[in-house]
Amino acid sequence: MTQDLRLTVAAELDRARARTTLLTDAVDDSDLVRQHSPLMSPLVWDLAHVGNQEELWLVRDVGGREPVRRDIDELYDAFKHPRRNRPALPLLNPAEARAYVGQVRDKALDVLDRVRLTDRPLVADGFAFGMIVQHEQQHDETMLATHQLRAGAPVLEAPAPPAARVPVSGEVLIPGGPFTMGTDTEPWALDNERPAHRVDVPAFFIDAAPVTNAEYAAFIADGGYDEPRWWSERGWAHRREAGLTAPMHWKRDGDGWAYTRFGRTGRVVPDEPVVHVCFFEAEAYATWAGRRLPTEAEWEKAARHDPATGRSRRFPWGDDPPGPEHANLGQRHLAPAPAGAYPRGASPLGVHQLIGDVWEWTSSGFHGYPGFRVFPYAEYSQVFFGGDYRVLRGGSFGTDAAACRGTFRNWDHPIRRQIFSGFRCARDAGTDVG
Ligand code: AVJ
Ligand code: FE
Repeated sequence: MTQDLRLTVAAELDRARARTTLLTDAVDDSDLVRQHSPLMSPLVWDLAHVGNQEELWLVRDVGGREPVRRDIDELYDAFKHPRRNRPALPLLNPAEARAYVGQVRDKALDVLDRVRLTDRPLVADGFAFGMIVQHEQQHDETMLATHQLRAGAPVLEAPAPPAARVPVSGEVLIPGGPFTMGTDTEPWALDNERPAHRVDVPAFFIDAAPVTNAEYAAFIADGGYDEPRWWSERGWAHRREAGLTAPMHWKRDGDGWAYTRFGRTGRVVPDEPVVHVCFFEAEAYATWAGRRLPTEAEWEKAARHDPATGRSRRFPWGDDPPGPEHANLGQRHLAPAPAGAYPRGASPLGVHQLIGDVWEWTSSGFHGYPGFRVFPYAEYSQVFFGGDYRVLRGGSFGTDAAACRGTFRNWDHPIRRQIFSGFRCARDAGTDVG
């Protein structure tokens, strides 16, 4: 491994740990061990689980070192205990969990110092380290979602996202034809993003920006939640059973809406992307609007296809890594930014904010791409293929750049909305265009 790569890896591990520390030091010990929602783990479980994965992959597998705590593997195996049962487990307490993740990190950094440049695929391009960085950042986003569910005084602070700089509305035509989906070249891409493969995508229209609160409120005001015809059969059954009437965290406020975000209540901001809606709500809105959700392939073509060269790029704006000028990522802000806040992050055809702000529901289930191969473990992706999931794309304001790119795939059950999920709509363009 080159010295440059070692430094990059160490800096990324550090950055992830600074965020984990911020999220777990922000609350007192009783809030770390409490379960804020049956959908989420206690924060102290996420903390030690992050350390346990790092121990399994970097200390034991890459480093070939002795276990730090073999006795706790079972407690922090996500497949052994559903989230709702985790508070009752004999977990490490906050002090023990902090000491454990620190001990593991010291060893992992020592492994990084000594690891040889080998052609072992697990360490080529620093992959195992990148996988662990992404794992910690993904749990940090999950912990941020737990913070949003936590009752009590606010503990997180961040500047407001940038204001709109350009008006963005309406839809963009993406001409028909093949493009390259997925990747063979992104060094830290996870197995489900591989391999690169050609997909023929007929012409379609896609929204230039995610659906906003104002647009979503119009659907509610038009009786959208009372009209089964806008909902799929499953969606309507869920809407009734769960008593859905508005996005999660919305409350009526006079003739408008209030919204509580990380412990602070304010008016719903009309031009911000709607967030905390489930797939079924997104689908119902789209049907009401005479549209549909994009497929995963459509989303990725809108985000990566460069019509000038025919090449698929890493991001809508090109191949440069995301900077603060491109996208609202990394918990720099604690809210999605209004439509038009990131003109420099737009695609060549003028689709805005595909990266950052809110995860975007697609209509696609989660499957392996043609030629998929498990790497390095089946429990990251493969065991979820064909399950009751929908793919989400693009990342949210709570997603770190290390775990976000044009090829990155997230997935969740269609009823979930504690995640930072929104959507944009699409429609067929027909055969006369493209
Ligand atoms: C890819 C976000 C669905 O949180 O369940 C974390 C990421 N996998 N630890 C999840 C993950 C194992 C995963 N998602
Ligand atoms: Fe995990």
